[in-house]
Amino acid sequence: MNMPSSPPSLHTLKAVTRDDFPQTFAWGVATASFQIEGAARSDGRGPSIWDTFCAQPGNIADGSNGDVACNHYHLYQQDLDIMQRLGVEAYRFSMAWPRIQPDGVGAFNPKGLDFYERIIDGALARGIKPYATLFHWDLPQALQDGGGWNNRDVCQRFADYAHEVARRFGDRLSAIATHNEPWVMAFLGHEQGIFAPGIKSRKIAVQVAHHLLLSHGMALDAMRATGTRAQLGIVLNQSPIYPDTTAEADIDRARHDDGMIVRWYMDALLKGEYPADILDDLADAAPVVLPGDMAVIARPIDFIGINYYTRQLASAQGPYNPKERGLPVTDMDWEIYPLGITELLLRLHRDYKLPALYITENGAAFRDELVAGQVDDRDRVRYLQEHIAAVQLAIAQGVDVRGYFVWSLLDNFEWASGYAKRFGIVYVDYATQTRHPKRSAEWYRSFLVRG
Ligand code: IFM
Repeated sequence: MNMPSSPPSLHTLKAVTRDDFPQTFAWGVATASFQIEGAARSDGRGPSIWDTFCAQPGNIADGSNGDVACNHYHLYQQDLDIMQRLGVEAYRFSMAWPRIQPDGVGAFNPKGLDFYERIIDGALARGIKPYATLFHWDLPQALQDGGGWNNRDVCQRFADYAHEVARRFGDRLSAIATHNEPWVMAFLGHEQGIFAPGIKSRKIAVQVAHHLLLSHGMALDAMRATGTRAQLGIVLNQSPIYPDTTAEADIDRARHDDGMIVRWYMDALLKGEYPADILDDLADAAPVVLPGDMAVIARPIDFIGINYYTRQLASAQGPYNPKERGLPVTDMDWEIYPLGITELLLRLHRDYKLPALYITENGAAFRDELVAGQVDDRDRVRYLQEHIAAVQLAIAQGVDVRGYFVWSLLDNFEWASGYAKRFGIVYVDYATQTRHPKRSAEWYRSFLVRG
């Protein structure tokens, strides 16, 4: 088994311009349905597990929910206009399954499909390529009532939904990702219980992890059958994970965490197997895998999206707080560690036969304040500059990265943290729903201007 190699030093990072990237490189911004759309009960949308989770007191730090969010469902034209003005060329968004198929099975909702048609056509009309994600965690509640992702039948439901999306939009979408961060869905949602559906069982989480991957493979088959020319792939949260110290126990912890987060997904998707050491670690919690499942999971894939925010240091003592160690952090208390993106990409390039890669999310929450209509988020500008430079460093060493998407276009509903954490390059004044491009948005615009 290969572990990440040791980090290059920081001074290897130099400022870059877009000319340092391939001509065809896709520069974009990303969002997700539940985090921005609002209109939770409009035009036939069914309830999702996140509506249910938000309604349970104590689950969301500020007691908020996705009922209104950024009201993007009604303000999408304005948001697309902002993207166009910034010179963004690609828009990664997700579709809310319960908007398209309210119960996750049976009839599709024409009004839900029409909304995404307006997004896709609106983006294309502005010269922006649409990159869709089918599942960014908002499972129809009706499916959860039948066992959710722990129930293998949901994989077929997902494939049917994927088929409909590809049939309807596959001629116009540049790319379709099946899942966003299946590790988060499986483990924060079903082991730690801090995300919807709020279950706390390692065994269920691992089975869910398997079913999410299986549903990915089944959805690829279903979408390919439509003849779509969209690139098909999946989006994973990935970090380089290092032992905190040279102690044997920390080294073993790093092996395990890397196995659960990086190798579990990459080995399954690209080699058709789960890592043997992790199956051993899981023992009784190992998933039920039926004959043929791994071949479905490992169907040829056009791209893998990487969501990168920080590195992880693994300690047998449990999680550590980077701020307490004096490391630079964002408002999420995540360490700011740009070279982690280079390290991760080089390690994946070394260990796997990769398809095209995209950085499908990268960004930071800071305590932004709106002062006289301006947000001076210099920290975010620096974060983006350094991480983009770190991506370029990997490309220069041979990694095939085709695009970069800032998380996020807008401040939005940051899951269990509610609206207090602001990731946007555009500030959202939730009281008035006005948008204020931050200094980082203007920086991104100037970075993207050609010649
Ligand atoms: O907001 C999330 C997003 O939904 C998935 N990736 C990480 C982001 C920041 O936490």
